[in-house]
Amino acid sequence: MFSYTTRRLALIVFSVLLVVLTASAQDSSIYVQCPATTDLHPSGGSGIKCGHLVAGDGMVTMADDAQKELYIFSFAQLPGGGPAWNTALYAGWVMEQGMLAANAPAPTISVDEDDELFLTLTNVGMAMRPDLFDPHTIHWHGFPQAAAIFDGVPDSSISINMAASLTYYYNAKDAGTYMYHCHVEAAEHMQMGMLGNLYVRPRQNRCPTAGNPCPPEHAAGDQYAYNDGDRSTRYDVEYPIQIGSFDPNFHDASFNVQPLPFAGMRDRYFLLNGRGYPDTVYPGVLSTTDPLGTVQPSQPVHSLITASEGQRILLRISNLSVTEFFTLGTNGIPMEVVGLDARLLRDGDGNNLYYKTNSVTLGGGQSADVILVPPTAGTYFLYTTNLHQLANDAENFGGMMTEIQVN
Ligand SMILES: [Cu+2]
Repeated sequence: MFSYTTRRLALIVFSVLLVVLTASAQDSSIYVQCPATTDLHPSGGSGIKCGHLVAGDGMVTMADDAQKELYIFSFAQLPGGGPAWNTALYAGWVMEQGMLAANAPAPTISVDEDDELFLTLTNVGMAMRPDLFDPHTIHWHGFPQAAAIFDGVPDSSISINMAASLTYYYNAKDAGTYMYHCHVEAAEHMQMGMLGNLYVRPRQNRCPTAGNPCPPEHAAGDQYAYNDGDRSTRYDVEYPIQIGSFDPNFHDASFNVQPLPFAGMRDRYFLLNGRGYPDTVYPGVLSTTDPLGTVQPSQPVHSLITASEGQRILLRISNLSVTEFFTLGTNGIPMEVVGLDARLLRDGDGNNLYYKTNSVTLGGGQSADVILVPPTAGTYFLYTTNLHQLANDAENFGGMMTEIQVN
């Protein structure tokens, strides 16, 4: 096992090497693409979006009384500011910001249909595992890619090595609820936490007026899950809900440089957006002190669902677990499923195939768009009906549950 001091030394050597390598070039080793105009958007504007994620490691806090900390791999959003990307100082700044900053879930990506997104990924390395030199990728699961190279599947695409970057290009063509993850050594990197919420909002949201081609009775500002033409997927508030779980033995083995127990993978922390109940209803950002002593935002996405009476709530539920099917149910509010796997539920003749249920079951890689219309004000629960998953490891009462508060 490496001591913290050894790891810290390795980290410093790695950072110095990076800065030396960077300084010897004319500009940064990290290349960011963010064009002002494109063929599809010749006059620029808000249809061109840019972002920069880092991939590396970090720590998260579980919801049991012991506040068990788990080692994770994941992505983080680079903050704004910092030096210009094409200057010698940029790579060092990215490393400084990105090291041990991994979030569970990975930063939520939401774009509008017809957007072009230029998303740079920089691999900042795993600070607590300097013996690893794993590459990472971004794989938008279930999404039609502009080209195979942007798909992030290592066999048919390229992967990003430590201290290197790639700008992925996405043309957001189909509205829906997707998800993204790293596809390198997927069972390991996904168990370790490289999982994010991703959705594309439909063109219909931008309808200026009611009537053809917009839905009848559309009002400016109305929001929909899909281009439905009939307002049936309209919602007032939306929440991405990533269902998932962690196996603490696997994460501890990774942290302690032990053989990884793939065959014995058994998840014991059951999570919504990276947190177990009651942390799911804490509306703030959850932070964890990293092993080098810095307090880092670790689980920024809460799952407290709030709405006013009469409002329609859209849940964008996705499962990226490598071990489990999960069932999520509500008490007292019918769940209307309007979309599955990023597709509106509609037959070839245009009939809506929506259905009302009190639970949805999703396997890894599946998503569901669910609309809730709470009948009256009050507090309801969204929870797994696999009752053994209502636990934070050995502690009963917790796990995969959150509250729906209707005022
Ligand atoms: Cu990875």
